[in-house]
Amino acid sequence: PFLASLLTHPTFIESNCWTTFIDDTPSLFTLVGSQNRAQKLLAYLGDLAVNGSQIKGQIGEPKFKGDIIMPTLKTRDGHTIDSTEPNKKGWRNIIVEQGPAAFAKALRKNEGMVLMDTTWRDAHQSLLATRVRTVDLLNIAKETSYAYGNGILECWGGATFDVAMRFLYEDPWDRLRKMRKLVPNIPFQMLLRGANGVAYSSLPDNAIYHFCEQARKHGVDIFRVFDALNDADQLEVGVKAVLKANGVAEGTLCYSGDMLNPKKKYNLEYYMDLVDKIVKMGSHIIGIKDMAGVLKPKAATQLVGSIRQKYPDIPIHVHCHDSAGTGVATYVACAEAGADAVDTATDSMSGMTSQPSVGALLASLEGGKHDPGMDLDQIRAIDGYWAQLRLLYSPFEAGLTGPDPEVYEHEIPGGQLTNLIFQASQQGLGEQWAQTKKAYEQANDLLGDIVKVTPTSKVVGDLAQFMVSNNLSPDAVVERAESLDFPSSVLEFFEGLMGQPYKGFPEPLRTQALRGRRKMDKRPGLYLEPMNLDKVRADLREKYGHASETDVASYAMYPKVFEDYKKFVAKYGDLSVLPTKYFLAKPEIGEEFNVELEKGKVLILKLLAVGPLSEQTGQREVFYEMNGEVRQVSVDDVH
Ligand code: 3PY
Ligand code: ZN
Repeated sequence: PFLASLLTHPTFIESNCWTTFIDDTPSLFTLVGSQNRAQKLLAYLGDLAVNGSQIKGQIGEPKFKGDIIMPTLKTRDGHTIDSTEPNKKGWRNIIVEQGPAAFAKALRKNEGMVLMDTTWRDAHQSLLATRVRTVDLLNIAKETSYAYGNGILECWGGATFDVAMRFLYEDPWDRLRKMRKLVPNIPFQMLLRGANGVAYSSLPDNAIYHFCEQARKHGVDIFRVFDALNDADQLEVGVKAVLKANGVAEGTLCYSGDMLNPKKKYNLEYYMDLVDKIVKMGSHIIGIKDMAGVLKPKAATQLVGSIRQKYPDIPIHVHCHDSAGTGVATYVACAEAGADAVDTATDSMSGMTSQPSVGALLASLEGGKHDPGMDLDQIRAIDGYWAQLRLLYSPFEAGLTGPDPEVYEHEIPGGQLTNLIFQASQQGLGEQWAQTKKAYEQANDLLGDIVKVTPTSKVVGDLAQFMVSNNLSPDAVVERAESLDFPSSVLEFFEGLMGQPYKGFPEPLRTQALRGRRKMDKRPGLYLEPMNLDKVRADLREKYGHASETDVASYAMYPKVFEDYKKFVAKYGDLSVLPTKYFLAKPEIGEEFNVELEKGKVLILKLLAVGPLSEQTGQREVFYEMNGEVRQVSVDDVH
């Protein structure tokens, strides 16, 4: 078909100049490009039909595979909102027109509570193993621009960056750009792990600056910056990089333990000291991150109240998980103590290890001076969409059945709690789960009762699993430290690659475990050589023929994951356009479906048959109808 289009193209017939013809006639290459893409897509669909889904963490098929019913939004006086174009009104206009400082000022001045919806990031990270795909965010984006028009959206960073490439075979930057286009009015917030960027240990400072510059350029407005050990030096790297990129900096303290209990390590004085540093760094907003959901209402009253009193002009933004079921009570306490913004998730993606439910909080604040003034009918209409999506992503559910107030003891962060329950349930839950929780507490004590959130929560989790699988008591770990093969995350933590813990490392455990490996006693960025980004760019260009600045940033953060992602795309193409139900499971024989490869280029597909196994090749032939023509792919049967 390429040759036929070429030879019959009028410009070709009239012209005898190859090069201008090629330059002036991109449609030809689009044709070849999309045929190539179609063939790669068929390779993926064929593989899925023969071998089932290979997506890591997927158990079984979606519970719901019907057509998603889209919501219709109405104004308060009953008029249907035309959402063919996104809403243009929202907080982001202040950031765009007047800058980050003006936004912070307006947020502080705002009468009601501002809600940040986390459905697009933390909620699915905490409930569905971060597996929600770009297409499902984009499909509800314009409607969301209306329903959450006076809110903030958390939609990027944290684990989504890594998981997008590693398990969903998507470019996280592409997601960001596309979301931005469809939601121009709502500030986008991302989660940045301070000097660790969105990775699991520290990067050279210049890579963090480069990353923030790209994130800002492609659509992030507000950066929640935390450090997993509340190490102010590590945190400052992130905050400074955000300020340089002209983003809104939300320097954040991670709340750990129980400051109401005088026996615990982290008390109000500790937190206030950290807040002073966060303010000094130039943060526009003070963030409080309760990653495990252990901030009790009374503690919230004291913490938020003390910050409010000391810093009357700086907005306070609180983030909780609802693991114990106390999230809404905590948020009400925060509102009364002077917080300006809190994080909720759409009802059907809320609760337990996720954020508290938006509907529950709206009901709790209704009619008072902190009422966020959202339109409940619109919020519910959006939730109708997510209720269906939750069932579509059911293969990634961890099987949580209720709140876990034991979180006050084990302090496992929301996302990790889901992961660990999932792993334990694969092994029959019961005894295994009780052991894991206990070992987590013991591992935390061995490491010196550290703040636990990515990446330090992984260190504690890895040590806990190491203890369970090797049947080690805490005493045995201490006694045999010099000969045990500790998990690499534990060694990295001991080296100082995640920063310095409050009150230092546990000794002699650290020295014995490291056995001569390096020890950093200041922030790692002071030891690491700057990353040679010019070389990264040049190498990627040589390898792939092209490398965008965001490719450079992805590679800098996750070199191996990026390269594996590129390999996958070379084989199967960009699958982000494939509807989720056909990404996760094969269609029925004869079921027709559409895939829009790019605007206006729609493939109409139908699975016709899966052939018998060939003894000689170990392959099966899969037959698809594509835009009326029968196409065939040979697939290795891996069973
Ligand atoms: C992350 O770092 O991904 C987190 O969500 C921490 O809470
Ligand atoms: Zn969180």
